[in-house]
This record gives sequence, structure tokens and C-alpha cells, in this order.
Amino acid sequence: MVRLSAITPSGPVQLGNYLGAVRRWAVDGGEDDVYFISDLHAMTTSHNPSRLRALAREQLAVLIAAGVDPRSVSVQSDLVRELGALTWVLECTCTYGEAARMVQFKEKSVGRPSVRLSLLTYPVLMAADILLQGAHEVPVGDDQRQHVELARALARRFNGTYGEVFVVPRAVVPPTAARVRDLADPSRKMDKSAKDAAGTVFVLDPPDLVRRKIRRAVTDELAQVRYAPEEQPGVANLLEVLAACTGKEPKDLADGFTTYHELKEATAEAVVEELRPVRERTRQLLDDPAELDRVRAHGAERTRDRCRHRLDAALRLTGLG
Ligand code: AQP
Repeated sequence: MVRLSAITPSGPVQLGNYLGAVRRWAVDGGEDDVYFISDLHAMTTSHNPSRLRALAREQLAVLIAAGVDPRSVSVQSDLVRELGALTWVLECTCTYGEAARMVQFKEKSVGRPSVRLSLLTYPVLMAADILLQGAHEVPVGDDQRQHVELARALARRFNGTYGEVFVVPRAVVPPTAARVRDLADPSRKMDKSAKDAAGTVFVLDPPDLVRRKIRRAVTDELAQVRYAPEEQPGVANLLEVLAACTGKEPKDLADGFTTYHELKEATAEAVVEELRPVRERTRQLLDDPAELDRVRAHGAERTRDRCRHRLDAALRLTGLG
């Protein structure tokens, strides 16, 4: 059984990515799973080429430092030729109406003076990511479920029209994971590409910066530490982060604090300690290009080997080559 997940290098890995996804990939992931840095997806809005390259490398290092099985890790663009070819075949299997219905496209394109065509078509590239690797399960949140449904529809349509080539993937709900909110605006989720980095803890932030950001986290005027996500989202967020770092329940943790200051200090220390080994190992990996290059090359070879027969069959059956 192959599970497939990705992280987009639209910014440095943040605490939410780590607690909500990467840490789980390290614990639950197996050699057969596919965890990749989706650098092609980071190009659907304006991007800086050298920053994109550096972020992809840094994210690769963070995944390995966090303990994700290096045999399961790859960088999407190392397969750009294969993905480009299959994306074209799938675009010729998909209708304009299907692509234009994607809620993410509507949300992300609204109000922009100019929208890259790739913002419309990237769900088809995502279908190619999934179908090329023969993924059975794609753990996704609600925002990406529609894209996996599209991949399912395209796999079925292709198989029915040209011949059985693709595994029909399933969207699965990831095991309950922490949903980390922005520290400066707890009504939003923490984002790696947020305009204001004050509310985002990055995995590679130095400990003092992590402490500063958490000490300045927005709370409320109620001055009582309770776990009440609706009424006190800022306090609940801190309790959830502390819970994710300590393996305890947010509600039980709330009883142990009388002031917001105490809660913030405890949360800051827990986050610093949780991130310390990942940060240190990432730094070592970034200083040792040979090790990182080796993992990357191996990931590229493995994902390429795994997809070759499906791509060849898809091209042949559609009358190409
Ligand atoms: N705040 C979060 N809390 C918990 N999990 C989160 N994830 C993202 N933010 C949080 C999970 O991290 C994985 C990789 O995310 P992604 O790169 O695919 O895209 P995203 O969800 O759009 O992440 P960001 O950090 O918010 O990036 P930008 O700023 O580009 O939009 C996913 O499993 C995601 O659920």
C-alpha cells in the first residue's frame, strides 16, 4: 500500500507543517510511501527561482532531520519530464469545466490582477503526482479533498477509455493531527508564506526567536487559562501546541496554569525542545551537501523507476510514441 503526501516549498517549514504533517510522516511512514517536496506546485504564483531552489533543499533536509525515512523522500522536479508528459495526457482527459470547478482555484485567483494558467491546471499535475506513483491513499485535509476526487475521476476515465493503467487513489482523513493557528491572529492557521512572520514559528528559528514569538502570542482579556477553542482561540492554540509537544491533553494541561505568562513560558520551552534536534540535524545536513545530494539522487531514481512502466503504458495507449 502506497501513501503519498507532499510539502510545498512556498516558505520555510513552520511549526504547523511539522506537528501536523512531517512528524507524523516520520512515525507512520514506511519505505513504500512517497513524501515529496512539491517545488513545481510552488510556481503557480509569482516565485523567486533561487529562493525556490534553496527552500526545496532546506525542506528536504528538514524531512530527513525529522526522521522521515530517506528512502521515501524525493523532490518533485527531479521527475519533471515524466510529470510533464503525464500531466499533458491527463489534461487531455480532463475537461475545462472540471478544472474550473476547483474551489482552491476560485479562492486563490479571486482579486488577483493576473493569474498564472498553472493555478488552474495544478490539480491535474497533482493527479499526475498521485497516479504516476501508483498511490493508493492520499491523506488530505478538506481543502485538498476535491483535488484527490479529480485524480480519482481521471484515473477511472483513463482506465475506462484507453485501458487499465492507473491505481484509483483514495483520499483519506489523516489521523487527528494538531491544527496550529497563527500566533498573531489565531483566527487563521499558521502558514509558511504568511506576510507577517511574527505569528509563525519556523522549524529553523533560533530558540530565542521561538521564545519571543510565543511570548508575544495574542491571547485575550479574560485572564483565565481554560481550553475553550471558540471563546479563547489564542489560549486554546497555545494549549494545543503544548499538548502536541508533550503528548498530553489540552484540557488537562489548562488546569496546571493560572496565568498566560506561565502558559507561554511552558509552551515556548516545549517547542524549543521539540524542535532542537530537528534544527540541529537540519543544519548538519545543510552543511554536508554530499549526504543530501545522495538522498535526493536516490529518491529521484526510485520514483522514476517506480513510474516508468505506467508512463510508458499511458503514452502507448493514447497513441503516442
Ligand atoms: N497550521 C498548520 N497546522 C497543521 N498542519 C498544517 N499543515 C500546513 N499548515 C498547517 C500541513 O502541512 C503539510 C504540508 O503543507 P503544504 O506545504 O502542502 O501546504 P499548506 O497546507 O498550504 O501549508 P502552509 O504552511 O500553509 O503553506 P502556504 O503558506 O504556502 O499556504 C500539509 O499536510 C498541511 O495540511
